[in-house]
Amino acid sequence: MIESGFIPWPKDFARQYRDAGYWSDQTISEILENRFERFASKTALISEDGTELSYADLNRLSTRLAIHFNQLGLKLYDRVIHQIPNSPLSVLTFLGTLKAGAIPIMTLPPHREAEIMHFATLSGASGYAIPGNAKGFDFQELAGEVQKKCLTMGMVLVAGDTPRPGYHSIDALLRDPIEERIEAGGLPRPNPDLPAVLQLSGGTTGIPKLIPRTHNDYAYNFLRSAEVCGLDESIAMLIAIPQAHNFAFACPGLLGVLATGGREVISSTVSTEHLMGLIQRHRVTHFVAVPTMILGLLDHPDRHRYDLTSLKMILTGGSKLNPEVALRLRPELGCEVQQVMGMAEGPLFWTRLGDPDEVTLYTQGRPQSPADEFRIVDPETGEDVAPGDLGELWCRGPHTIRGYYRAEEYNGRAFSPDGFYKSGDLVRLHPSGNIIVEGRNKDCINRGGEKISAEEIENHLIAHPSVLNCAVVAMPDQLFGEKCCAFVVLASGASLTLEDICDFLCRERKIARFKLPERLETLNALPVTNVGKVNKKALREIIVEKMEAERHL
Ligand code: OOB
Repeated sequence: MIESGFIPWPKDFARQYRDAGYWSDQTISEILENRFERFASKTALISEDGTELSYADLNRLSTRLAIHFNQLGLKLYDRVIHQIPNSPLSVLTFLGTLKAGAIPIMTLPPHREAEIMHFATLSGASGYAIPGNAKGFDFQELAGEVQKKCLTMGMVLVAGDTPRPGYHSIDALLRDPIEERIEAGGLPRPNPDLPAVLQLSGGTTGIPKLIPRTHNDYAYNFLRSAEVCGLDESIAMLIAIPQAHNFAFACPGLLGVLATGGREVISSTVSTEHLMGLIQRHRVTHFVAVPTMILGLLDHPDRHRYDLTSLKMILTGGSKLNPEVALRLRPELGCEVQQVMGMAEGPLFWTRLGDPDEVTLYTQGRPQSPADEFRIVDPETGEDVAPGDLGELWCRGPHTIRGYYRAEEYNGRAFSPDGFYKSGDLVRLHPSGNIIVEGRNKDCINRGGEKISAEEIENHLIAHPSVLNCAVVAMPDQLFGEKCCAFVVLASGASLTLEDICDFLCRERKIARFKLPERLETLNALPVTNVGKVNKKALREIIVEKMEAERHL
């Protein structure tokens, strides 16, 4: 039952959002279907090899997949883990899943057994869409492991033409025009008040959480984002961050582009050279980028060999854009920037087109919806801080969830009794009414927009026989903003290298590579606060000092 463990908005709020027209009671597929027909002959998607799919193609092929999925046994509200890297096939598989009335779980290609097994068992997933073989990793073998431990897992969909026995090739399904034999009209229609997709939390506690986004909330999320970003039929948006991530999928992302008749240029790599080639070749107007990618572009030695004059706007978020970098965009690239402070849990703050520079370059935006409410509070007392003072950002609104999926106990801590999501971000209010992100009081590392839960890594590390105690903190990094540093107290007589722990985390604990510590420090004991908790602030200071000293050497 999808409803068990899902927390809906209270009835009075739901009524208010509906009355104001924010919630339309259409499913995401219904909204898209309308656009697929309206823009039928236009190009919707351009792949890296230059293949173009029109809106009519997307419609026909996603319907075809939906009917196949349905025939393979996928039912209304079934959960399907998605892990195919950015490609037209990944887009079609998402759209096909939604059209089949099922719920995609938006995992990332680097996730490995530890993460996938957790999502599969927590959600009771019955489908898994994977690449056949990517970067030397055998996803079909992983699917086999998942099937052994997660008994609900029946349908495995594989990109490419070499599925193992019992698994299904998505390419083969796409070649078989099943819609000529079976009517699409028979596909089930989900309730727009129930989850449409399960997003992943950035990770602040040990175990990653699932985020239920309903059709009503998520549709408003991407339609309003598209409006705030001024999208229309003329735009070409380049997306290289993983398509499943909320930013790339629905802020405004793929769904926002499709809702407004533009085209998406999709890239599976973030190599700057490759991205510059795509911008030039497809006259890209909008580039969705985490700040690391912007730096890559600005500092690339061969930038002047490419014609990037089509680029009008960079949409950036995920981690903080340094104003020094923001200031270079107009003179060096001739384009504008729109900042977004977003979260998979729903809140979205945007700077607006036409805002003065002091707002666009130095703040992370204001709420995207007139119905969004936010508070900046003292996390200790839960009281609002004085305007301009630093506090934790709390949010509530028509596209901000009221609870994580199947996480009753944690929800009591992550949400206020009156339904505000406690973001864990430390912000202050700018006189313009926008927020400025200054830091956070949640225990995670933001590696160029990729979030790593410190506690999750510590729980794995402590299982190493040579590790007596450990703590993971962020260390500063020029390009990524932050990277993961592990402090370890060794068991007596033991020795350990960074390579050892990375090997252990990958091979034994089977976690995603982007979460690996990039530096190891050993201590005789971890510093503690006066209440006896590990003093992470002191650890961050130790590593910063050490790095400073090394720089001077
Ligand atoms: C986006 O979503 P998540 O869920 O991967 O990460 C959310 C966290 C925020 O709580 C904040 O700590 C950080 O990422 N963050 C920013 C930021 N945007 C996100 N920190 C500083 N400046 C920003 N502009 O990252 C996300 C979701 C939708 C759109 C854009 C980003």
